[in-house]
Amino acid sequence: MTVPLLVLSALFLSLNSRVLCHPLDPLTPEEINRIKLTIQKSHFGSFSNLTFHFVDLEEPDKHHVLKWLSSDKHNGLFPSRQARVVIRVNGETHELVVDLITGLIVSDKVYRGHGYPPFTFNELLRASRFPLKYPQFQDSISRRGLNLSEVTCLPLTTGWFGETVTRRVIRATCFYRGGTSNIWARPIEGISLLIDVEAMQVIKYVDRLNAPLPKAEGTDFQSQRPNSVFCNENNSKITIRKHEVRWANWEFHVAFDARAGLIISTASIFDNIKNKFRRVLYRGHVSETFVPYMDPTPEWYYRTFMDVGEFGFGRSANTLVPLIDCPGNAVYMDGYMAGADGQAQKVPQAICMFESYAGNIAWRHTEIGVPEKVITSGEAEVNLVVRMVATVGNYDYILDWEFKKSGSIKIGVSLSGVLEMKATEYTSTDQTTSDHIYGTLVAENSVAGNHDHFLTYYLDLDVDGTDNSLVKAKLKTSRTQPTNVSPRKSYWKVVKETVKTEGEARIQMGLEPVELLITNPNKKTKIGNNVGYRLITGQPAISLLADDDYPQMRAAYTKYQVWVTCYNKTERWAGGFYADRSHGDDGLAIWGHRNRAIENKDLVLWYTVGFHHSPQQEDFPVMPTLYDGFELRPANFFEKNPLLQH
Ligand SMILES: *[C@@H]1O[C@H](CO)[C@@H](O)[C@H](O)[C@H]1NC(C)=O
Ligand SMILES: *[C@@H]1O[C@H](CO)[C@@H](O)[C@H](O)[C@H]1NC(C)=O
Ligand SMILES: *[C@@H]1O[C@H](CO)[C@@H](O)[C@H](O)[C@H]1NC(C)=O
Ligand SMILES: *[C@@H]1O[C@H](CO)[C@@H](O)[C@H](O)[C@H]1NC(C)=O
Ligand SMILES: [Cu+2]
Repeated sequence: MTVPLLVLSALFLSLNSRVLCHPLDPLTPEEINRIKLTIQKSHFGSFSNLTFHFVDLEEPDKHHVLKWLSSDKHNGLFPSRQARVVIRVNGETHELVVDLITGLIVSDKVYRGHGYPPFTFNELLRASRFPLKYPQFQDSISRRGLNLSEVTCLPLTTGWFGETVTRRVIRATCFYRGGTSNIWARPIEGISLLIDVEAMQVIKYVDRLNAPLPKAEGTDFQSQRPNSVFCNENNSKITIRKHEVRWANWEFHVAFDARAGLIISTASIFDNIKNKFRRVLYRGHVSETFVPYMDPTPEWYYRTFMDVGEFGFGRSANTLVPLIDCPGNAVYMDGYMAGADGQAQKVPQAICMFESYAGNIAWRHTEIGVPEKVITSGEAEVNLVVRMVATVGNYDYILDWEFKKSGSIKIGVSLSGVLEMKATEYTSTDQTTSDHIYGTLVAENSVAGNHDHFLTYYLDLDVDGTDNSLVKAKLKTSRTQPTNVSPRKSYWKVVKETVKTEGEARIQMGLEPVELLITNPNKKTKIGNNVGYRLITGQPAISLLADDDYPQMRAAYTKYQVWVTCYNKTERWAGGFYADRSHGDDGLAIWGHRNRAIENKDLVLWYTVGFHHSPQQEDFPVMPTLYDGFELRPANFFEKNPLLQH
């Protein structure tokens, strides 16, 4: 398609007055609205079916960002500011780059590959209301003796199973409220509607079976008032300038966008001995999630969600509630994103930051070896937590980045919310086997299905500089020949191997004792150790699906917990950018197979936090939080324990 690319908008002439703090600042609401106007004033504006699916900062080149940050940044404007925009118009997907300084659409490409951009909130809302007006569905409901006004339908993405894809569709699944707010507990089993979200048409309607409706009693979870165990003073020790945060020895940038949600950038830690900030993490965020259910039956097989790419974690972000989501000393940051019409929408209090004192000890020692004295010294651990919460349908993901004065960054995920449940005729486990029900009977007539959660993190580490290496420090048992000076027969030693290529950097944890380090081969401590950061992993969990199963082809990267690839700013979304109905021909598994050299290069570490979730009765009607995470911990980065550097 040839189009006049340059569309000048007079609105941009006033832009010289823009004040920018940091080149990675998220788009402001004013910028989002200007992008909308620019596109509406172009030839795209004549289409009634123009919808905005992705509007985000076009990431500037890293070396420009670093150069600007290291100069006297407060006296200059970053020279470029562009947005990447994906729209649907007239049945096509367009990828645009809008220059925010000149007000021009500088690039317009039609995307013709597999997969579709994320759904807009409007599409999901319309599709979920649509069944209620659909005569066949109305018949199915009245045949079951149910009241249509008590039915809620929810839109689920449908994945890809080898079929030719020509339309953007969702599957509506419906639930009966009838006295409960826990709609997920009362599925109306057997009805499935496949809906074209653009034409708003039912493509396929099936009413296959009629399991009893689980009862409403005992399903509610609305609780007590929040019990405040938190202190209520806010915290003046956190300094926030727009998106730049300073706390203790840390300095970093916090951003919000519709897709990734919370993004941490340019995190550096102050080194008292070197008397300067040293770089640790250039950018980090959740890149994709993969949540496959283990029920192959017709109403359930397609439930293989990739929430970040299909919906967006930022789009699913909640306004955080003080004293439930964040303690009383928290400070908050709002988030902005574009709606389906391109207009800026605000998510108030999308991110919170607070000092956390969990009663832990940062370090301690009692010395009794000094004559006539007992010396005890130590320090309480106080960390800074940056948090957001995404609710994607039934599930709630609590995403934490915890910065420690020791130099560690602990990244955690807590799962909560309501399980996806299936109605069944069974009222007791004695009547069935787990083979039949693909999950656990958690209440009478309710099966909570087995499933996984994989959250893959993008971690562009720049440990004390841009060029880094991946080092495997293997712990190997060594046998000795017992002699008359040592009766020992064995010990372990550390054997370090620098990983040369992307292919060797795909790692399944737990198979052998190994510590993974991202080192800077160009920097050594005074006594000669390579400067580095160590990845301390959580539970080893990789996908157990067959490699040739369709959902696994789309999320092939979940077969390894760790990947390391060369930095390439367009390679950010582990499941591919167009995740809805993707075929697995873009994404981390494809990039990693290029097998580029990764020694002393700008590297990106990808780590997957995985949960195999076989539900238990306590997960009903709402699930107590389940935690896993990982830590990036300095390894010969400092000359000594940085907690003693003051
Ligand atoms: C989009 O809207 C235009 C007019 O605004 C119409 O001509 C066209 O058929 C529509 N395309 C689709 C795929 O609905
Ligand atoms: C259906 O629900 C509505 C609203 O709750 C109520 O007014 C109506 O009486 C119900 N109808 C039946 C048949 O239960
Ligand atoms: C702390 O609280 C005071 C008074 O409520 C408020 O004015 C101030 O902005 C708060 N500080 C931060 C960092 O939120
Ligand atoms: C960067 O990534 C894109 C998308 O995967 C790819 O097309 C391009 O070749 C990559 N560039 C380099 C230098 O590897
Ligand atoms: Cu789960």
